[in-house]
Amino acid sequence: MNHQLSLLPRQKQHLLSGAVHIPDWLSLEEQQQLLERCRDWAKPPAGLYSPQMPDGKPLSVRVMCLGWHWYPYRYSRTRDDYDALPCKPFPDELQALAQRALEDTLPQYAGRQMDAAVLNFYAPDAKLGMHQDKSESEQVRAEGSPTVSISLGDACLFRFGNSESRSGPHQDIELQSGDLFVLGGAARMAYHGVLKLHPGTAPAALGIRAGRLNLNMRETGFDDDTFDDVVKDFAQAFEGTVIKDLYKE
Ligand SMILES: O=C(O)CCC(=O)C(=O)O
Ligand SMILES: [Mn+2]
Repeated sequence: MNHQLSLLPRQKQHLLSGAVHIPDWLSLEEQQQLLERCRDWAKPPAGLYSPQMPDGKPLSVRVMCLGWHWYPYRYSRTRDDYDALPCKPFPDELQALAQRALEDTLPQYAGRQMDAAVLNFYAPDAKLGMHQDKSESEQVRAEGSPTVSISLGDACLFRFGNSESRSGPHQDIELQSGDLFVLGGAARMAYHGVLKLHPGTAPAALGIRAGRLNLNMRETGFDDDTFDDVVKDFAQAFEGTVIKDLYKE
C-alpha cells in the first residue's frame, strides 16, 4: 500500500540551531520548472552516472554535478572518477535560488556564493547512508557555510542527527516535493541520510513517473589555483576513514 502523506499542517522548523526545514517552499509551478531544468542538466554530455565508492561498490543514488564535480570524497573540475569530461557550469539561476533559500532560513549566510550543485536521483529503492558533508574546504566547514537542499518527486524519510556521533540521537522527518532543507551554522557537520523513499507520493501534476530528485547546493571553498594542493591533503586525511559513511548501517 502506498504511504499516505501527512495531512497535518507542516511548519517551518529548526531541528537544531542551523538546521532549518521549510515544507512546501517551492510552488508546484516552480517545482515543475526546476524539474525540467534538472532533466536538461542530467542529459549527456557529463550527465547522470553512478559514482562508485573507493571499494568499487556503486552508490544506489545516481548523480550529476554542476560547478564542481563531487565524487567520494573530493571535488574536481572534471569527472576524474568516470569519463574525465568537464563539469557543467554552476548556473546563475541556482545562485539566485540558493540566495533566496538562505534569506528564508539563515539570513546571516546570505551572500555566501554557492559554487557546486549535486543532483541526486533516487530510484524508488535508493537510499543514502548517514554521513557528514565534509568534502568542502576546512574554512567553509568551520564557518558553517550552509548546504541548501531542495526535494522534488516522491517523499522520503530523512534522518537527521548531530555532529558528534553517527549513531544518534536522531530526528526523522519527511521531506516532500518542494521542501527546502538548509544545514549550516552549528549544524553544518551534522550527520544525515535518506532511509527510504515513499513511492507514489510525488504530486501527480509534477510529471515525475517515479523516484525522487534532490538538488544539493554548497560552497566548496575551492578555487582553481588552490584546489590541487588542498584536495590532495584532504583526500589523504580522509582516505579509509569515511568510506563506510555512505552505506546503510
Ligand atoms: O537527498 C537528500 O535529501 C540528501 C542528499 C545529501 O545528503 C547529499 O547530497 O550530500
Ligand atoms: Mn549530505
